[in-house]
Amino acid sequence: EEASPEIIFRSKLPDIAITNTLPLHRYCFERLPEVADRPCLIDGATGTVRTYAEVDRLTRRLAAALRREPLGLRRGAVVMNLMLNSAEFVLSFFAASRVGAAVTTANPMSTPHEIANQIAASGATVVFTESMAVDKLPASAKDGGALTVVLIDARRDGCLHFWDDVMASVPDEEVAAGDEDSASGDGEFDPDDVVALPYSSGTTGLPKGVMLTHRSLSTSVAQQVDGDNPNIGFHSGDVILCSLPMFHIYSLNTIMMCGLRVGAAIVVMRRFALTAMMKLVERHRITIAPLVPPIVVDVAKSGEAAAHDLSSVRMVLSGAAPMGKDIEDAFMAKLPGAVLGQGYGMTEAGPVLSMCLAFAKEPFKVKSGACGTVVRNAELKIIDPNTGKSLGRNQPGEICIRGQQIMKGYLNNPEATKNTIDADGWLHTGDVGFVDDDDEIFIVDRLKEIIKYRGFQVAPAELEALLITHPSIADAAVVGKQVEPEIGEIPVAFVAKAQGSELSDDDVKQFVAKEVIYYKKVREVIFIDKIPKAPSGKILRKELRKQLQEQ
Ligand code: AYL
Repeated sequence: EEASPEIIFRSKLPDIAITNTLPLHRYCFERLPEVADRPCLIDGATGTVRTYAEVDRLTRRLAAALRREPLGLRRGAVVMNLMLNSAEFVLSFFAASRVGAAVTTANPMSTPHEIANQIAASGATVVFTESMAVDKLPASAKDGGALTVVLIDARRDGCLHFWDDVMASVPDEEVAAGDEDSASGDGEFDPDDVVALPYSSGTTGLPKGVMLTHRSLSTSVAQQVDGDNPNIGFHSGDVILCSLPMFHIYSLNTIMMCGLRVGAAIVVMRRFALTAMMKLVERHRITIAPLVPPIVVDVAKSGEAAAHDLSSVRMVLSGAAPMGKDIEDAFMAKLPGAVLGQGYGMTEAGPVLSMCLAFAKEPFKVKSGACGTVVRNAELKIIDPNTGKSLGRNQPGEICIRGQQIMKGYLNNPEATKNTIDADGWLHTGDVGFVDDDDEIFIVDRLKEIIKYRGFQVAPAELEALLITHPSIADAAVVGKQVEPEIGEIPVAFVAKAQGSELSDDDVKQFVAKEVIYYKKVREVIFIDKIPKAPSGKILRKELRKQLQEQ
């Protein structure tokens, strides 16, 4: 029997020649000669400006320090960035790239347990962090253990200070010697080396290390901002707001890497805060504001927007979670001069699958509520989740993507990799959507387990594994519940108590809260006799979600 031909969707923009065999730091700083004296990183809190030449020079210095003792990093090493947004984050990221190391990123609000897990799983040997997180590092990090800790904002026994100990340790000659011709300094570099290692649970199970390579990330950046008519028309005159956390792939890729590639100024906010953000927009005449739906809602509802001059903003990007037409419309009433559109990404996909074409240098007309059109130099298809057959326009099914931007795989987990990227190279997203007559993508549902709290991933499997360690819990299942758009979804636990237990819902909530970061907290508990499961043992989440709706 002959297989029916696949129906493949492509960008409306033509493919371009993409150079994706350079080390990522070289790719992102390729326009350095033209933009050397332009502002690169602007510190939101202090107003300190660092130019492109300065940032480049600092990453060279840090790379030299990473190579020498006591850090002694080589190609293949793993570094952890455990901090909020800062210039130091950017420097350590590109310094690691220069030595051929990978950076695994984590939220500094994480619990000791979560941090220890990621350090162990990723094999990180150096942690760049700040005071708020340093006490949560595992004991092996203290005093001569297997981990070296670099603190960016304080001096402390057993830790190196970023500026005084690490940066200052390098003689000037060594910085200049640099590494023009190799990423690793020892002459070896492969574009398929891993450079970023964010953690994501993907379509099922626990968080896993997502191997993003020099090739995948430079392809993704090119798909967004390269070409005569780039999909996102960023340019060197732009001032880009960075209020989203760089430890998350959205900010790391679309703000940091794309912003540097075009030579724009990036205004770095340590963390998001609504009033401070509006003040920064006014002060620095910010032109580009990448946001997530909960922040879009915050702005739309805020009475303060009118008190600030936000007229410099020409483009507002939203991504990482669904945003309905009503929210888009309410927001646009506050910023009538800007173009608002969505990008759709998934960490594993490199991360951007589709981007709003109204952001293009020569913009297209788009519909509100859409999450863009598939990026150029990539293929997208929609499949029937039961048969795997590809579907035509306007028919919802699982979104799949293929191209050089997608991840190399999950670290040390070929099984999970095989379940996500099939033999033909298609990455299965676990998202349900369709492509309309104008090539615009609409996401309508999710097949996968993941819960999104303000755009942050919560993996039900992680909470379930924790819950069943409680002696009074016989079994448990966690599903997402849709709440107000400022949040999106909250994790709800269905709990089957052990016989004779008098466990209360507060007991359950507190038990979980001690072990997990704030956005993974169980916000509601529902006691149930038995968790519904398929004969295979798989939790029937659909049934539980239905129960939530009937509540
Ligand atoms: P992760 N609309 C609906 N759902 C979305 C959207 C969107 N626009 N974007 C992401 N999601 C959901 O790995 C979807 O379920 O990456 C997807 O599989 O934390 C999941 O979030 C992936 O979550 C950008 C724009 C990156 C977006 C991103 C997304 C990063 C989120 C770069 O420019």
